[in-house]
Amino acid sequence: MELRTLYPPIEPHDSGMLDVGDGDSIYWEVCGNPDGKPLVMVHGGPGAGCNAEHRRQFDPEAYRIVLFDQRNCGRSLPHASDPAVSLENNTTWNLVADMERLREHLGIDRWLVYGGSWGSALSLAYAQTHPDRVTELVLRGIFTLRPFELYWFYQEGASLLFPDLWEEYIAPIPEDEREDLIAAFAERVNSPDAEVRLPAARAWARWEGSAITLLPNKELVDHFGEPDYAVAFARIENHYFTNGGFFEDEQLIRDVDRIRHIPAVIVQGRYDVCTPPATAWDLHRAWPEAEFHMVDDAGHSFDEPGILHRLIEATDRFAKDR
Ligand code: STX
Repeated sequence: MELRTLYPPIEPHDSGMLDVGDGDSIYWEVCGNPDGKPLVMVHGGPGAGCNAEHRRQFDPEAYRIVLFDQRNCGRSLPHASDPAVSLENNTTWNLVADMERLREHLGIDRWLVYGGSWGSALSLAYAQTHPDRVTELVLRGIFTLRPFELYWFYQEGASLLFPDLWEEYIAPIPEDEREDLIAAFAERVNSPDAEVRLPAARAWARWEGSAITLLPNKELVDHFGEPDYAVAFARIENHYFTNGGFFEDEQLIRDVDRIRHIPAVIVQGRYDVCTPPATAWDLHRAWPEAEFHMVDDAGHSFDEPGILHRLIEATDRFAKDR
């Protein structure tokens, strides 16, 4: 079978900064067909930002493609790479409100919501809050930030699959502070002292960068280790995980009833070490109406070949419904 691959590179035809209050502005851009079906892409991390590859997941003839960088990351300002920038107003529910503000700013009535990883969590939170604004959901690498999901990747579990990379992750944390690694990293990635902050942020981000693809990808790991990227990513992720994603227990699975009427596709890699398939399976069990694809030869990242194939197939199919 011929696998679907990325569309050709494109540039935005419109972009800007949107003031979302609290001193924050978020960067947004629109690509593709100005008269196409509206689609919003919700990026991961939290704290990862959007890039030019993300634009290429969608048919530019069919879609009016909206991408935005969530608060304090990517091209949004102020940027979390500066440890003096407070993350106090960076919460799931403020990001949901930011998406509503952006939708109204662009004059969009309803849109297809597309998100992977943390983007799947924020997409679910958005859809469960504003179900009338969502035409379809396409979700990949399901992440709901339940305590065991965080424990698995940042404390113990994934450590058993990648003992070599794990050593590098925990290196900045003294042995007597390793019972709670998320807490130990919180102190360091937020430190005003760059000699404390940088090694911790790089270790945190490189750990994630090395475990999200099925096979090692050095370029990706090095990208995650760039100082400004790593500090913003590590600070924002750590802030969300310290706060349980600002969710109640099992909230995103519990509230599936609010969205089960919305057409949806769920795509999950079998060997996704970052957001392991148990969560996608729980979502599938709670929401059997949503089309579910377990991709047997893929890890976490959107550009794993089998994952990308299913994602593009899904948005191409939904492009026909307007
Ligand atoms: N973080 C999961 C997540 O959303 C726990 C994520 N991890 N890496 C990414 O996203 C990118 C590849 C998008 C940077």
